[in-house]
Amino acid sequence: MKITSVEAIPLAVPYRRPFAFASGTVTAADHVLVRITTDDGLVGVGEAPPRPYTYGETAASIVAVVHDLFAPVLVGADPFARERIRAALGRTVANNAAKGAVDIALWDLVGQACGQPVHVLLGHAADEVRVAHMIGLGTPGEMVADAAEVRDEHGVEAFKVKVGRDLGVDLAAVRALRTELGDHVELYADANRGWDADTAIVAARRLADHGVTMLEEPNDAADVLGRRRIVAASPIPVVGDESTITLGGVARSLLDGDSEAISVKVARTGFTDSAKIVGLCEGLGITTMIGNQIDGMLNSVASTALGCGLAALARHPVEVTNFLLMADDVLAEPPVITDGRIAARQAPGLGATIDPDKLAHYRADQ
Ligand code: MUC
Ligand code: MG
Repeated sequence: MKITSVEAIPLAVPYRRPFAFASGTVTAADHVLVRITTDDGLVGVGEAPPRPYTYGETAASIVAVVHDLFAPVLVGADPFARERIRAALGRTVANNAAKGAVDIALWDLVGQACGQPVHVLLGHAADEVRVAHMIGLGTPGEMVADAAEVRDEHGVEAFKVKVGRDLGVDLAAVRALRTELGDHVELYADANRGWDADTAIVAARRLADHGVTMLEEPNDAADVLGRRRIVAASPIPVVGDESTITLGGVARSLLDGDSEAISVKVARTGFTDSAKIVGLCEGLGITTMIGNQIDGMLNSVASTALGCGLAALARHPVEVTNFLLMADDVLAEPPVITDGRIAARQAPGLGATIDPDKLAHYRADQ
């Protein structure tokens, strides 16, 4: 099997409402659909969400790097040779979401060629996983309403709450969420580097008092000694996300004592490097969990496959609800979350069919 064409199609899908966090706000899904076709007619797909505040990529840069640098490597290659392709793409530094989308599309192709779903190829740890919902910044009332809607409509009982602004406002939101959701609900927090070390240390103690179980990216990890002071003082584990975006970056963060658990995102490390990160962490006794890159439906399907594929990830709720904020998307069948769980698709590959009419409607390049 040989790859015959690689497309990078920019999309523009409206959101029902914006999603805000300490390092940015997303108001529309300007994601890039990567579509790889082979000589036997298979089509694999992956999704690259541009996140300039994390990876420095834009939709235009993702389209350019896929067309100009990755397509010449991919066309003529065998999709099964994912390690060789990984090494060749690795000659271009960074461009994490562009590389992630290509890797997702390659696994989609391999699964289709083998007649097996991706979660089965990865190891088939589970058929379904628990879901976590990420609550964006807002007033305490808005954040409670968001959490209650997802709990009531989808049965979700695990929530990642965005923090990282004025600590009084953040704590008011967390208090309100705990009151509304009850003590049995899992709450963890993500500051997206919004605090300095001293604020983060106070915050970690106060959040722990409200039963918050983990704190993601409390400060900028480039503040090296500040981050280590937080890790030493925090009663809850500090989770690496945007400071741990590559296999080597995860290793360095753990060795330096910057993180005690790792958020794994299929959007930036695909299946191949996500599995390597999970293996590294598993051997070290470090918890990994699936985070959300404010993914659309396609990468939510991919995240579910990853979570159901690997046992270490299947143990923790998977963040897959952000697509609910989008007014629509290009998948023919949206993901379904019921009783707080999401099931892996049973069709070969990702089992994600692109609706041609929706693609024509939402593509931003025609
Ligand atoms: C997260 O966990 O930080 C927000 C920005 C981004 O790149 O990812 C999200 C979610
Ligand atoms: Mg995060």
